[in-house]
Amino acid sequence: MLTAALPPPAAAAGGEVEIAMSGTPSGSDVWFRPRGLLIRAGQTVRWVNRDTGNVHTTTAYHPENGKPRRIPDAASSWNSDYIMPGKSFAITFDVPGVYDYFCIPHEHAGMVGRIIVGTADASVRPYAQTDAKLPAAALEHLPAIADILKGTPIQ
Ligand SMILES: [Cu+2]
Repeated sequence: MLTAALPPPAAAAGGEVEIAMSGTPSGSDVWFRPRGLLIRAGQTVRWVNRDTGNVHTTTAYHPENGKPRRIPDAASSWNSDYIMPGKSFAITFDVPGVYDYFCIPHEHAGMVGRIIVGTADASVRPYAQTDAKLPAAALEHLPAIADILKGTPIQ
């Protein structure tokens, strides 16, 4: 498949935004790019495995996935299961709020991401009461609300 340069997410008005799943060839470092993203309600996010040798998942922090809930109350949980290289998984976000998610095999390596739909209260650290249940590397890689709200995707 041709991998043409994608428009910056902000330019994809009402459209789909890509989050790449990738890492170093050895798998010693893995990531979602961007790991911090601001979208509008009704926008679709597509996670694409851009890695050539590693599988990844996009999985909501939610009791259905064996984790504390770190997505809005009214939002549905998701779990892509393993996404093979070159494959993707998409969700349309309708409920405003803060969404934290992770990659099942790489959560402990800090492969996590945060999406804000609409807006959020920058003075609050969302879901702080569940912080202690996350691996340190995961917590460390969740961008601050205020930084995401600036609008530039956080790599
Ligand atoms: Cu992964």
